[in-house]
Amino acid sequence: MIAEPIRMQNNSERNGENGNRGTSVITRTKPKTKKPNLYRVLLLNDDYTPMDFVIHILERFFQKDLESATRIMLHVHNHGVGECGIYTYEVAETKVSQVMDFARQHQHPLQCVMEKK
Ligand code: TYC
Repeated sequence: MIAEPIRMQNNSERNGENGNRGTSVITRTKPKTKKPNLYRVLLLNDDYTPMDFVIHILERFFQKDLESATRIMLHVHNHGVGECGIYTYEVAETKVSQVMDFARQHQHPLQCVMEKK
């Protein structure tokens, strides 16, 4: 929590009893929490990327074990799209770049995208 000065005016200040031009500083005591915007990272199906390559992507960039990676890969294969994980904007953006770069290096047409939750 960062102490945040807030300008307030009170009676004694309005009456000119303070030597600080009618303002004083109080400190916020309630922690101000903000939920981050979250983004789903999705893999898209295609007819050419090998299944083993997609499983490897899910293990390497999304920390999935072999069983989860296989389940997600088969979901994408059967339904056209599937979720790899949910992240804040910058993390999601990095994951998408890592997957797209890795797929391109191996000349696979695999597509990875992010969408706001
Ligand atoms: N459909 C691909 C195949 O039959 C496998 C695949 C799965 C490709 C998931 C992309 O995101 C994907 N080899």
